[in-house]
Amino acid sequence: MRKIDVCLSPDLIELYNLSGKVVVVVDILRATSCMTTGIAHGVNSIKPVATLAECQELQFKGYTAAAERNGKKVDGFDLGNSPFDYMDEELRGKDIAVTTTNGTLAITKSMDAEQVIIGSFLNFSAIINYLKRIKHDVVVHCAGWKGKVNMEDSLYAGAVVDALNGQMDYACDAPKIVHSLYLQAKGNMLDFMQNSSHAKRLTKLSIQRDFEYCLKFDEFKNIPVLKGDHLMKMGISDMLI
Ligand code: 3SL
Repeated sequence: MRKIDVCLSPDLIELYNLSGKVVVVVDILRATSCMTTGIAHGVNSIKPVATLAECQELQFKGYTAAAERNGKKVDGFDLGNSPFDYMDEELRGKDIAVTTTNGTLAITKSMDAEQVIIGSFLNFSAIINYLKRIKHDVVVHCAGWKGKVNMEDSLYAGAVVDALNGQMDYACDAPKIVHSLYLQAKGNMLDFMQNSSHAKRLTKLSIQRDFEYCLKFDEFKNIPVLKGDHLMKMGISDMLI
């Protein structure tokens, strides 16, 4: 039987062998929710980079550049990290370079995988349907917050484990832990999330509408997939089926 594993923080990813595996990177609040939204709204590609300097360099080369640190847009960049920024019609067909505190770091640290895909609640069923069809082992890589574990990404990982229950063996205890957490939270996800440290951080920044948006299920059917070092909309030829 195939295996599913969960990495709760990018600081732990070195402990995982990603070779031959499909990695689902998740940063519910808000990086991977932004990426899913942007690609669904016609952005051509998104290049995740770890540092502000790399992102600025790409801005000089003609990319639209998005940068966030500590929840705030960084001065001098075109976009911040709100999913609503990524709905702008003007971005259709554009190439975006993006750096965020945790999400883009998790992506850049997943590059050894057979395939890296971008998960969020917004494309939850699309991700699950894809994972059910492929033959590969799966790792859900949670972006967390500055190396620490967070609630929203762990709950997402638990929801994925739950949806694939019975079809995959657990590679270690992490999938069991997030599954139990998810089963506990299932009936009142909003309360669980609202009490999370990052939700509180975002509330202080008055971005409650981003929070509510990122918790919506199945708004989109697309899956952003890493092709080389750019995220693009997954096409049939990208599917490992
Ligand atoms: O850390 C990240 O990647 C961001 O998603 C954090 S924030 O939601 O923009 O604060």
